[in-house]
Amino acid sequence: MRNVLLVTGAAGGVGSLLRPRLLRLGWRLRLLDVRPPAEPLGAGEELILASITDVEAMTAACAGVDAVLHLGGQSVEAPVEQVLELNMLGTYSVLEAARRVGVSRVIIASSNHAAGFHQRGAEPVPADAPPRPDTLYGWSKVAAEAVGRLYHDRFGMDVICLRIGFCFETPSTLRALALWLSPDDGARLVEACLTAPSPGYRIVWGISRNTRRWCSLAEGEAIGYHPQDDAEVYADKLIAEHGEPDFTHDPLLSRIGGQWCEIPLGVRM
Ligand code: 15L
Repeated sequence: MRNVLLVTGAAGGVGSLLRPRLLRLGWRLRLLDVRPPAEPLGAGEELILASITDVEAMTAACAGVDAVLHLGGQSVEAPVEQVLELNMLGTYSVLEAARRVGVSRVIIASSNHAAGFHQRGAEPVPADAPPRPDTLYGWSKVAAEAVGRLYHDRFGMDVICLRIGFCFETPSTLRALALWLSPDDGARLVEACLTAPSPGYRIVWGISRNTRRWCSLAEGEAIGYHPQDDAEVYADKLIAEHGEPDFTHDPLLSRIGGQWCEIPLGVRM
């Protein structure tokens, strides 16, 4: 039996996709969310109902775990107060709770929207490309990466931030042909983050080995993440529905954040 992993936001989309896969890899899961997950708990899972913004509750939840996978918070654009509370205060609270009880490894779900205004160029965009948030949500993910850096520099914690592309069962848009993270690769990525020896502070793209990708896999490979899936197997169907994508000239496809670069700020999606 492997060690215990605390998963925040366990009832959300990515949490639900990763749970069975992490269980199969042998992790015991302490699930945390403000609501129970739709899927019943399996063997090796326990549930804590709490908010990530409650640092005392988070400290209790972190006691006895080996690492934290922080998926919780606001997952799309929303009013600024909500983004500040759930993502900025929430990520601080998770890191502070982990530090208090000596949990030395935290994996943070950042997002492609922390770097959404980067444009496709000749070279793949590195995982630690400077922040260029496309929304208030993206800004909160930049802040999450920064507070992760703070906890690494101050306390020596291993903190890995995942700039996740599009993590759903299948890619459903042309943009996702470049940015899809298959659920199986998502689990491979988390496994690599959990088992890499002394990773320190890292930022890694959370994408699959997509033929049309233009974000770098090198940083992930450096910690042992070797994705196996490719959104290309869905390309014919998506192109038949939406037409041939132009990742070089189409303004909605040539920036990482896609249409998120143009949506109104602070408006719930
Ligand atoms: C994200 O960061 C969101 O959490 C997710 O819901 C997707 O919409 C994804 O980005 C995206 O870029 O499409």
